[in-house]
Amino acid sequence: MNPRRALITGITGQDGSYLTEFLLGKGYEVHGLIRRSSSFNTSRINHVYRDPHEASAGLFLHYADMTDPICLSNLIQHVKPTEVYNLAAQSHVRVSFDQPIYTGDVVALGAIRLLEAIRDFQDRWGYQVRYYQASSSEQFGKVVETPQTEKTPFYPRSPYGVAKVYAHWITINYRESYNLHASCGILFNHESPRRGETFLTRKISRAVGRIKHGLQKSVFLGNLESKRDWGFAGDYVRAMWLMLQQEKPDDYVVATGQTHSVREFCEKAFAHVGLDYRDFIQIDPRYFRPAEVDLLLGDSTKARTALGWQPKVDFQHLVTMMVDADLELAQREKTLIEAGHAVSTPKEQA
Ligand code: NAP
Ligand code: F7E
Repeated sequence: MNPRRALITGITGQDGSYLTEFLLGKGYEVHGLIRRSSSFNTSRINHVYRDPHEASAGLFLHYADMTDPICLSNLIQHVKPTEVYNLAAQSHVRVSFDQPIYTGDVVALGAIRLLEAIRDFQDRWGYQVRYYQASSSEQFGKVVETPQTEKTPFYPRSPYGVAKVYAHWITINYRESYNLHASCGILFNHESPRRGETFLTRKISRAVGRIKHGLQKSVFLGNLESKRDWGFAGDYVRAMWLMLQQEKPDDYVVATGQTHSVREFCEKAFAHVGLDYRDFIQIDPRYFRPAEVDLLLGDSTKARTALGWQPKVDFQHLVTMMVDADLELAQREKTLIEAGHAVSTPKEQA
C-alpha cells in the first residue's frame, strides 16, 4: 500500500484535475470521489486515468456524493487516506442564489460530513489524516479592508459565500476541538483553460475563440466593473499541497496581489486576436447578481513566506493562455461543423 494516499473530492472539477496531475507526479496514490451523472463528467481527468488493473495505475475513482454521509464515511474507511482535499462544491456564485439550500447542503454540510467521517476514522483506528478545506475569497464579499489577509473579517455576499464561511469555521473548530491537522486555503479566483465555461474568464475566452472563427457573433455579460484577483489554477494547487506538508495546520490566503476588472479581461482577451471587445459584448441583466462582490485583492505574504509559494503565471499570460487554448478548440469545432457533425454549445451561460 502506497504510504502517500490522497483522497480528492471534486476531482472532476478544474482544481481537482490539476491537483491530481500534481500529486500523481509526486508519487501519490490518488483516489477521487465522483458523482453519478447521466453524461460523462470525467473529461478533465481522462488523460491521467489508467485501468485500475494495470500495475502502474495510480488513480482510483469512487462513486459518492457530499450530501450522503454514509458513503463518505465508507469511502474514508476504505481508502484510508493520508491526505484529504475537500474541493467538491456547487461553486457558481450566481447559481447559488437560485439554489441556496442545495449550495448550503453541499458546501457547508458537505464539509462537516467529511470532517465527521475523518474524525470517526482517526478515533477508531488511530490513523492521522491531513485535511485541506477549499475556502474562498468570496468569504470576504463586501470587503471591510483592502488588501484582504487571513485576519480580514468575513462579509459574504451570496449563499455560496455564506456556506463557505461555515465550512471554513467548522474546519477550524475541528482542528481546535479534535487536534485534526486541518488547513484552510483562502484562494482568490483562479482560472485556466479547464475552467468551467459558465465562469466569467472562460465564458470570454470561449467567445473570443468562437467569434474569431466565425462561429458566434457576440457574447452576453453582466457587470463589467467588478474587480478580481485572478491567478492560474495550476499554481494554486501547489499551495494546497504545501499547506498539508507543514508540521502544523493553519490558514493561508493564496492570491497574486493584483486586481483587474471584468472590462480589462475583455479588453485584453479580444485584443489578443486583434479585436475590440466593444464591438462584441452585449449586456444582459440576467447575469447581474442580487448582491455583487465589487473588489477582491489578496495579500498572500503569509503563504509566500511560510510555504515558500509564489505564482508563476501573471494576468497577461493567463489571458493569452486561455484565449489560445480556446482558439484551438474553436478551430476543432469548426472542422467538425464543416464535416457535417453537430456541435452543441450551452445556451444558458449563468
Ligand atoms: P468546479 O470546477 O466547479 O468543480 C467542482 C467539483 O465539485 C466538481 O468535481 C463537481 O463534480 C464536484 N461536486 C459538485 N457537487 C458535488 C456533490 N454534491 N458531491 C460530490 N461532488 C460534487 O470548482 P473548482 O474551480 O475546481 O474549485 C474547487 C474548489 O475550490 C471548490 O470548492 C470551489 O468552491 C473552491 N474555490 C474555487 C475558486 C476558483 O476560483 N476556482 C476559488 C476559491 C475557492 P461534477 O464534475 O460532477 O460537477
Ligand atoms: O464572476 C462578473 C460577476 O462567476 C466573476 C468561483 O470560482 O471565484 C469564482 O466566483 C465576476 C463577477 O466568479 C458575467 O458578476 C459579469 O463579479 O467568474 P465568476 P466569482 O463569482 O468571482 C470565487 C473565488 C469562488 O470561490 C467561486 O467558486 O464577473 N460577471 N458578467 C459575470 N460572471 C459570470 N459568471 N457570467 C457573466 O456573464
